[in-house]
Amino acid sequence: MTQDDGRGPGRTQRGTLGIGMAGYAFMGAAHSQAWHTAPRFFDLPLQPVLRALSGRDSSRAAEAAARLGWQSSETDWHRLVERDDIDLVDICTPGDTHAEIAVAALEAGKHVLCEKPLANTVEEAEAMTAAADRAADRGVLAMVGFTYRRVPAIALARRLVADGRIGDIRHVRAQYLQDWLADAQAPMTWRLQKDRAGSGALGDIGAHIVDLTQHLTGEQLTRVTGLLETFVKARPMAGHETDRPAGHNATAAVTVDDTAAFLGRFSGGAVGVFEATRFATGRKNSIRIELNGSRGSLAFDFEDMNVLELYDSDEPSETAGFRRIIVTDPSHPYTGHWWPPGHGLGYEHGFTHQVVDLVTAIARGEQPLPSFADGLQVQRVLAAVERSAELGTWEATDAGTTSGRQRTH
Ligand code: SOE
Repeated sequence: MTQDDGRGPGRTQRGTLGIGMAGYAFMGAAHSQAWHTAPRFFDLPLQPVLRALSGRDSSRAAEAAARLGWQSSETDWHRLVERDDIDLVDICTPGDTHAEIAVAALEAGKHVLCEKPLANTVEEAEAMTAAADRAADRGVLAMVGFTYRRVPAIALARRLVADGRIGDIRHVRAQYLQDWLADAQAPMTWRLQKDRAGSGALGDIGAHIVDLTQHLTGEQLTRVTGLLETFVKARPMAGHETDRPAGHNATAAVTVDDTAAFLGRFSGGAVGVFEATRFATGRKNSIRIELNGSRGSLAFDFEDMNVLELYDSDEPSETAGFRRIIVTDPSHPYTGHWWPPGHGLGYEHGFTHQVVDLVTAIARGEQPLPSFADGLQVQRVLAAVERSAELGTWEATDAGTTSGRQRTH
């Protein structure tokens, strides 16, 4: 951490954390707002300084840096790893570059925040976790960006489950429903190309519900069986994605799944039912999770993200029922730093909370969660679902076989 606060004279001299960010699209924008916002609403032990973002096109990277509030731009991510004024590399690029950037940054002594899913393959995730393990021995720390853990209602649910409020968990029901690809004419994107994204709905949004349900239950998925389907096999190339002018009816093959449906067994005995799709017409970004336990249930839907529903079996039958907890009270996780009760938070707040917890962990020299080992476990579940879909079998996830020191959960 450099000593100047990066914001000129007259400011309290306190530790700073120079940030370099690779990529500047949707996730780059969400991360940028989080780096700016976190120190304004939380008392951070280190002050993030947004040194540089990188992108291959120099003019577009420079425009993004100006728009998103970065001090400079680079056209090569290696510069983020090399610069002495950068202490942490934030990876917001497609999955095919996560491993090379993360390993290089960790080996150069830079902390790493890597967007989900951790990697495109288990092998890449294993190499990243091993690099994070080695780096941790030198006080260099890594986190994978499963931000929905930090939605206050989810954080409250985790607290209630850990306190035994719903007893032993028997059912885990999780759906991640989007519809932005339901139109067959929606153009080709890197998210539909296996070599860039690793998988389709399974890795992009299925990874979230795998991580969330393991986090909420404190259990790991040990065996899965499932299916994958690609409804639309080819899509029109957007104008900028082909060397021929738009209108030449250029199409490209979709090489990933459009939807994933799978069953899973959790290490503590719970049974899981999962669905991740971009064809749930009318559902824009609905993450629905319900846990049924021996003493009650919890239910959440991201489309109503400030609410957690609780069913308490101890409630007398006369007044029993799911009750809506409005998760905006100062007693709830994170919410006391924002608005008065009832005013609600949004999608971007999970990213801000992620920065708060990452910077705090770095200042304390503690492993931030979720760790790369958590990301590797998710990758193993995804790969097991893919094997199962191909072979029509139940597949083990090799849960719990991650070697080394990377804390999980
Ligand atoms: C997919 O459209 C997506 O952008 C995911 O990649 C993000 O992780 C999720 O937060 C929103 O939807």
